[in-house]
Amino acid sequence: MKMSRRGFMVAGAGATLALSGCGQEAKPAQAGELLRSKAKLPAPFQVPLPIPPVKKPVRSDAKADYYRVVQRKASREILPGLTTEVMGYDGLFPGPTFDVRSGRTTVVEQVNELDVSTVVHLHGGHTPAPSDGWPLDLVMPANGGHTERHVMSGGDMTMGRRTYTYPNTQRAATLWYHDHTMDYTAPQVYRGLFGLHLIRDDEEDNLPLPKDDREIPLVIADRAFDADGSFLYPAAKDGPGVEPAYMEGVIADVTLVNGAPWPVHEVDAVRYRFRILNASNARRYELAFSNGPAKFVQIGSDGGLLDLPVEHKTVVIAPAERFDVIVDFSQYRPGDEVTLVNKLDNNSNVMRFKVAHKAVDESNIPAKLSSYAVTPRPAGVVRREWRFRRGGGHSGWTINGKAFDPAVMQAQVKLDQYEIWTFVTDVHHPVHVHLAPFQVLSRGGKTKVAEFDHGWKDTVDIRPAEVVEVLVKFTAHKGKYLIHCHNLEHEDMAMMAAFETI
Ligand SMILES: [Cu+2]
Repeated sequence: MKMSRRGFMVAGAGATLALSGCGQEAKPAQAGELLRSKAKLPAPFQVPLPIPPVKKPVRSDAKADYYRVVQRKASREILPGLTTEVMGYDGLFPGPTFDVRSGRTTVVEQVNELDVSTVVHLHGGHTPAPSDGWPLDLVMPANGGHTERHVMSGGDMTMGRRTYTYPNTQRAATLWYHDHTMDYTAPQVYRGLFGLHLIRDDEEDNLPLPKDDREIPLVIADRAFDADGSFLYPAAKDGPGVEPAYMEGVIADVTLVNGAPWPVHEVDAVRYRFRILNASNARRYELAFSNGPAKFVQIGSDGGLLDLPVEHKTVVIAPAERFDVIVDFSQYRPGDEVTLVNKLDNNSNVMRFKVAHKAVDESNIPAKLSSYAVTPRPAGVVRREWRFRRGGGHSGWTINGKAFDPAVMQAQVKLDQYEIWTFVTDVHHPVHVHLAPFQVLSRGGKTKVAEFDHGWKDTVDIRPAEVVEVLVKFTAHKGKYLIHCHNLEHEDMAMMAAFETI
């Protein structure tokens, strides 16, 4: 059964290591292969930027808010004039945004009205194991739909629905939730199973940051479309994974922001706060403004506010990373247009801002953002090495030479003590750890914090043949958790490992 479930081991056997953008460059910008749309694509900057709706609880009590989400198919107009069938939380693409308070529990009943099994993971959440989205804790379709792929065992399977409990016992931060079904995460996220989960707290509320309609999520994801508007995805013909040509990852030719292709958004000539999430399966971006003086002032990372703001001319963001930034449009005049581009893809378009009016701006970027302290490197702690490589005895992707096996715990990790984890790569791998955030201690042997490693991280963008050390400490929750590559094609093709907190 294991061999059939992992049919890609056979399917990908003859594939060679292909790096797009490779050639002269020793370190290509991207692990992935470009998938081109067959649909007629719109001109950029025609579609207004949508803002995902904030999810409302069905009820609340003294300690918790209770929500109900229905995972279902829906027809949505993503490309103007065409319809795309999505698999969405509440049928939305992206799903609704949870906007919650630190320390207040969120209880979500997830109802599966799709025809495939699903799992929900709150990415960046400090979540008890039964609600963390173990990849075999499958929520089976409510309609009883049944295909061969559902015959997987070893998890806590539920029929039709499952209730996830998130204590939100963590700092204010930009989290996201997405599908985590074993072997099928990549196609299911691609078709729409992702959304934002924002945690707020008093420390952040007391800062004079831009808020309300000047605080905007930018969820960036690339997708390809067939001529009829449906999603194109190069799934393997039999079993999980993708066609051998896409082993490196699927990168696509349409850039969506909040589900709209190359959108446009009208802004006042003031400061804005953008919570940027890279929800792409495999694509990395180096975001830049193509014209004018705008820059990014980073105020937060995956795990919440930085201690001090950090200025960037460009922002390099790997799959699953978040950058919380302030952009000041006061340097522009009404009528100016400011285009956000991806420098890793020949300055291709991402979206455009149109500066409409001068306006009063009472926001500010404080010199000190948060009171958290950077932890110095401790001596005498447990160290572990995690090697992210292709192959290692089979043709998928492996960690420490092993394909993901839910029955194997690669580490037993004690709660409440620091450990230093070392990540080693062959090609680009964005490495994600469940349950606890970490701080990057060194990259490529250098201990000065690299430009995009500031603050608490839960995903770190590791470049080809690179070594990154992080400091991590797990707290509160005992159980089975995951470390994996967040290039979703790599993840589905076994680049995931389980560890147990004890
Ligand atoms: Cu990877």
